[in-house]
Amino acid sequence: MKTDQQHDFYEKLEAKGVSRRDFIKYCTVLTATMGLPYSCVSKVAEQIEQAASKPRPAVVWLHFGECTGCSEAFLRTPDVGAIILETISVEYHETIMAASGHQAEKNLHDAVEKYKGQFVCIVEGAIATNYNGAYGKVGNRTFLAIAQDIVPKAAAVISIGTCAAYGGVASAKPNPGGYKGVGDALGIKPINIPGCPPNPLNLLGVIVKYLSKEPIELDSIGRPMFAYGESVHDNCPRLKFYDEGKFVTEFGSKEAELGYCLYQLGCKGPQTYNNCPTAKFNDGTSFPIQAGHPCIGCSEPDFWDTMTPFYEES
Ligand code: FSX
Ligand code: SF4
Ligand code: F3S
Repeated sequence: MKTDQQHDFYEKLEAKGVSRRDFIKYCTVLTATMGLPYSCVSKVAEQIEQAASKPRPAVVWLHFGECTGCSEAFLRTPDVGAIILETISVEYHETIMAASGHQAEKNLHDAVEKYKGQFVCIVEGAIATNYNGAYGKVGNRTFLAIAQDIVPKAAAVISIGTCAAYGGVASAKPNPGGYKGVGDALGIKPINIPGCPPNPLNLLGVIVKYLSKEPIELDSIGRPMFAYGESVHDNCPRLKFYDEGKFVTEFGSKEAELGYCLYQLGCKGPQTYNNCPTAKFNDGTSFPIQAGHPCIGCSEPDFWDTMTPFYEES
């Protein structure tokens, strides 16, 4: 029997085009993504329902040097995006807010003052640090000045995407602007959710754990272990065709019809830690290697410098 709170929650999701069945499907995928057994699906569903019925934490989402693919990835995954938006209250997000110009600046200021010490700051994009941050500005303030002003006022900081986590594309050589990830630019230790773009399920997993006050175990470079504890290669569906980098199937052979390892086409799956083979993108449809493209190591620090050329074995 559904409680009134559950009823409200499902009504809100239905209004966004997400049925109860879709929601449970996502809880199943999320449970696996969080490294929990199947028996925990109802617990995860309950945690999200409860989180949505409590006052939702205010989120200030800042954009710096990036392509907005991280926001796109979560907004264009309607089911996961809708669930995330039911559990948090996004007070400021330049891509999805209606306001612009001075009104947008005022919204940011007001949200930070109102929720000081309580809001979650999600940062997307890298921060220019050379020449007092002159290589990147919003509203005539440098990314660096904005980050130094706002980030310390947050209760928790999440760096979404490889750019915010480690500098990403903006910090690729020769990097004249001195772009860095949020942690390095500000000397802090945020929760890093890398990937270019990252999987929105990994953000949802962090949010669920944060709201449930569960500890989030991080690796040495700030990534949640539940999502980045194993390499892409460890769980690759083509692993059976990998033999220390040699093709074990001939093109055109019976086995090759089933698939082949992409290592000799430059796959960086063995050096890349991410849960793409299990979490997948676009509502669980696929991920690069399943679609026939080698992994380019998009969730690793400095991947533009260390994983290129993308189409050569490393
Ligand atoms: Fe970076 Fe996100 Fe890559 Fe783009 O904004 S991680 S360039 S997908 O969008 O920051
Ligand atoms: Fe490993 Fe890439 Fe081959 Fe998959 S395709 S088995 S990740 S080298
Ligand atoms: Fe990125 Fe490799 Fe996954 S390119 S999306 S980490 S398969």
